[in-house]
Amino acid sequence: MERTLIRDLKQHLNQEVKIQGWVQEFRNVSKIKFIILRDRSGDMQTVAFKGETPEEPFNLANEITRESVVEIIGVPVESKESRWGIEVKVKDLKIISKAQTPLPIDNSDKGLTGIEKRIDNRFLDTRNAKVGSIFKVRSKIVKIITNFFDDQGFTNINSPKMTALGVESGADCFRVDYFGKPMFLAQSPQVYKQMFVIGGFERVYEIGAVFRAEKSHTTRHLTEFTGVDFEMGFINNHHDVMDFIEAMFNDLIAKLPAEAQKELTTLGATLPSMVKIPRISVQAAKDLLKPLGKSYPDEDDLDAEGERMLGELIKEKYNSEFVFITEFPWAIKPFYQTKDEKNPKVTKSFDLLYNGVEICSGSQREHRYEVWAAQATEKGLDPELMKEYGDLFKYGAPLHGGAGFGLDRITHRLLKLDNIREAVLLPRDPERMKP
Ligand code: AMO
Repeated sequence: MERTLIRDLKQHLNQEVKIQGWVQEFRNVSKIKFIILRDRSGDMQTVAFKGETPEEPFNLANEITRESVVEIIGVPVESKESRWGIEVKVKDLKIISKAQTPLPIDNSDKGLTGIEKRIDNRFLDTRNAKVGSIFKVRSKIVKIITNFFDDQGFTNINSPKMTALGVESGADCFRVDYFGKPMFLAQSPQVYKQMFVIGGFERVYEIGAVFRAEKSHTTRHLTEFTGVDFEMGFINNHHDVMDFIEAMFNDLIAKLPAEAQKELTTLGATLPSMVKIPRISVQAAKDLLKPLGKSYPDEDDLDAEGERMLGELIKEKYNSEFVFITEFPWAIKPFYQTKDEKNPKVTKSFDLLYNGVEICSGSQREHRYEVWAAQATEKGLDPELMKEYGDLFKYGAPLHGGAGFGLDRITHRLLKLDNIREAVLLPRDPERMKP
């Protein structure tokens, strides 16, 4: 007999079916036994009656433990008492894999176990409907974004994650011993995405691992995260990149409810409504924050508290949960960004804040070799040591720009989770190396 998924049981009323899954709950009373079974599509009450269910499976039900994998042959029938409106009358029961007791974590909706222990036992944790829903939503976010890139003429690339170049200022690299030679874990695909715009694809994107050797202990930093990086050629300036991001987010928010309706309901998540994302310069943002007692030197970035306060101000002023902050000081941005010709103290750059947390940053890139080399030198880098990068600009490079998102941060913010670790199956931070 073929396996029937729990969500399809209503189509098989009064017919014998085979269902398989994990035991979510069970109740053994002397004459009646209830097992709530869960598979990837949902959960369902099954019931065995003394005298009606054959003796062997009826007695076997006494041996069941929570989270065991079992197979049930039974008949779905209508039931007023069941919260599903139906229940499955058990005819036969097989224990495929018996779970040991006690379970190392509480994965019921009571949520009695803290996040660290849950991550230690993530494979049990993700069986909880709420936890599982986070990752199903995340998976749909990837699907929608991927389709959007594809529709807009982007080519998906996979760039090396072991590299000899680290170009992101302010983010340290992990060293790898590569047969006795030093290499780094990629701190972004920056060079490679530019390489293949210039390599003729014009538009590329990559969704992949990014590594940062930052000893940050916050609810939004990890040492390994999933970057959604893209790069586009033949732009006029960084505003074209922001226009693209705005369209991409509108598309995501429009399509996600239909793609993940059940999961969003399980999580009680409400998505933002969004049309136009306001754009304000860092200087203007600092001016807005000043009356609130936050002041910054000209060449400083906003701190986390300033970003949060700005998020609230923007919501009040523009009724938007998103804001682009633009024109960052050259002093705090990577050397590869294009300086503003009118004010070379700032670059053609932006960050996207979502409810007061940075989820994306991007810019126009310097595509003129001499200017690129001069900017590297100005930042104390030796262009000769980055020959593979510099060569890109010697043989025909269009004006180009792009941005990088943290997929974990998008999920974290969109679902309003307490901690970025809730949005990552197996997070890595300065303390966590397992599982
Ligand atoms: P940046 O360093 O700002 O830019 O990173 C881009 C985005 O990645 C996410 N992010 C992180 N997420 C979790 N943990 C971290 N430690 C972490 N660090 C960054 C954030 C951030 O906005 N090459 C540029 C992008 C570009 O210009 O195209 C870059 O890497 O969401």
